[in-house]
Amino acid sequence: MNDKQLVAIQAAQHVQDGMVVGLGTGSTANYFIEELARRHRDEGLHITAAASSVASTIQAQTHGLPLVALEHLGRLDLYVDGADEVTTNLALLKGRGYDLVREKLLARASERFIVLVDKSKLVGHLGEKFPIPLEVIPFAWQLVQASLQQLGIASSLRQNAAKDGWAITSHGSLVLELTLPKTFKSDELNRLLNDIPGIVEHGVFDELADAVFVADNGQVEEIWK
Ligand code: ABF
Repeated sequence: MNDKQLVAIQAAQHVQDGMVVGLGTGSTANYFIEELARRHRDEGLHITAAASSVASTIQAQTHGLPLVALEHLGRLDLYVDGADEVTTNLALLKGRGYDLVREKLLARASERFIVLVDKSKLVGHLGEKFPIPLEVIPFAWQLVQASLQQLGIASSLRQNAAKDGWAITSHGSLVLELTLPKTFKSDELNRLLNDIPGIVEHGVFDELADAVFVADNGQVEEIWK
């Protein structure tokens, strides 16, 4: 069993009968969905699940986990997802894939949010290893870029996977990627990005995670807030 699978199986133990559970996106979250589907099938675990992306919808359907659409939910009991970076105060950088809008909605609406990572994702500050992604309304991307520039922050549009055009999210947004000129505290960065009109959502998840499960060579450390 690899580390991603290990941490995902441990998180799935936190799911109880009758819960409303948000399903994350990415290779680690995929193992969580798989394990949840196994418990649903083999143990008769009854849950209501909601997906955070087209990819996690397909993963759940492939493994036979029934889903409800986001618009039918007012709250969730538990949301489990991966992340790209995690700081010591449990701030997250997410969104190297797509659909960070849905991811943030689920994180905010959930009673408890558990994040699954391996040790390589632990950082001193957000933006240390990856650019910060912003989903922007297509007609506003240049205005958003100009607002960022005034703050001394350079940004560029993310390319699509084939590198022959711009990346477009499932909501039809463009993605700007930011390179930070200095180290920002996560709450400062969160506030700054929340204040710029034209940004649909951004990849800074501040004060949202309740726990981070860190896998390291066959061991899992649970860090609870
Ligand atoms: C998504 O998947 C993103 O927000 C995050 O970028 C990524 C983590 O994926 P993985 O577990 O494959 O590293 O949830």
